[in-house]
Amino acid sequence: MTEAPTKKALICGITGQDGSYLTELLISKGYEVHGVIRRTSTFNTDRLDHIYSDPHEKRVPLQLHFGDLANAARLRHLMELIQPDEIYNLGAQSHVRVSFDQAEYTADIVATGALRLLEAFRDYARESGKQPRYYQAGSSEMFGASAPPQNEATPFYPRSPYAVSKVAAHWYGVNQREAYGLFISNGILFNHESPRRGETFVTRKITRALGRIKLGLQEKLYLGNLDARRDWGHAADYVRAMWMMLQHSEAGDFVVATGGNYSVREFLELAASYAGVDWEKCVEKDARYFRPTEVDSLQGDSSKARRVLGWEPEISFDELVRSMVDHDMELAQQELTLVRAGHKVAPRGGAHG
Ligand code: NAP
Ligand code: G4F
Repeated sequence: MTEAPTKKALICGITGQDGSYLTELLISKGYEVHGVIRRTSTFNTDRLDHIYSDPHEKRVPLQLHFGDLANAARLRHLMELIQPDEIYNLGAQSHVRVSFDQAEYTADIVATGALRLLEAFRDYARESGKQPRYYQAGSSEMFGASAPPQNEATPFYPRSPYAVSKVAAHWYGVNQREAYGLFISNGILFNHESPRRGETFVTRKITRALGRIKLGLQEKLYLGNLDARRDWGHAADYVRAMWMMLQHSEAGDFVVATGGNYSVREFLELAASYAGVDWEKCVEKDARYFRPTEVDSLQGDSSKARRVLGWEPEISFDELVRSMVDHDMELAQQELTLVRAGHKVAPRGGAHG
């Protein structure tokens, strides 16, 4: 019996939260995974370190290649070199608040970067004679000011440079699909979190701070708008939806969401009650965390993904919050051990977190 050839996936944005969960999923399904990483002066592969091993020592089906969404020639070269069956574009300057300060840069990476990768994909599909498939990481931020519940028919009304750029990336994908008959699917994913979430997004900022406050490593947590409402799911469930989109017989656009809708205050209350912290005594508002234009409420209607792909989220909001609090309590405990041994630990929270 001949074995089916191993599928190859190329992930741009592999070092991010979703990149790490997607890598685990694809490896568990027998894929050879290739990831694009940026050259940085410090290591940026923390989220992959438990999967990756030195190729000189052990064969793990994961290879990392330097590249950048700003560098079209390199993206083309990587596609020719790797000959992937599936391409996932998760790369982005993904912080909404930061996009107001770095609007042009955000547009270059999130919108034009997506176009660069798509153009490389188009040439690769034509020249290789293969029928590769492409996933674009779209966002519920694209709905912005459109009232919930939001689905594939809801008009986009972006409220930040990040969201405007994601709308452009979405339409570049739709246009190439229609113009050249390529398999390009856009996921429109609502907020998804995990213990691997970046520490300047509000959920992780909260759970990280609660752990440190509980153990006396930090006194205050400074936040912005507590009234904003989001539909929060778990990243592990959402990367499964990405993969399912590329296994489907037809390309399309899919909303991925739980259908829940909680305020930042409600997330904070629940997380603080698990952590055993009186949040009203330690949370303060800081104007720098408010956005010039806010997205007030997101709540996704993912009936299409459930019906067409058979996708369902498996991890509840309560389980998500609990897993993040537990993880960050453990991290705070490790920090406390270091502090007691005389080490200095860095304060958490970036300038725009
Ligand atoms: P993330 O943790 O911020 O990861 C972003 C990834 O993009 C990182 O690997 C980052 O590399 C990489 N990247 C940044 N600039 C790049 C560049 N110039 N060239 C190549 N790669 C670059 O984001 P995430 O939460 O995993 O989200 C994955 C994707 O889904 C993003 O496109 C995001 O906008 C989108 N999205 C996320 C959510 C959500 O709730 N998480 C919802 C909807 C859509 P470094 O590690 O080197 O910075
Ligand atoms: O956690 P956030 O920064 O996520 P946001 O803006 O919803 O964007 C995330 O989800 C999008 C999907 O809808 C992704 F496309 C995007 O890449 C990113 O992953 O903020 C959530 C809410 C906002 O309304 C914000 O104003 O929390 C509010 N908030 C209140 N205080 C805060 C803070 N947000 C942050 N980051 N930090 C604060 O101190």
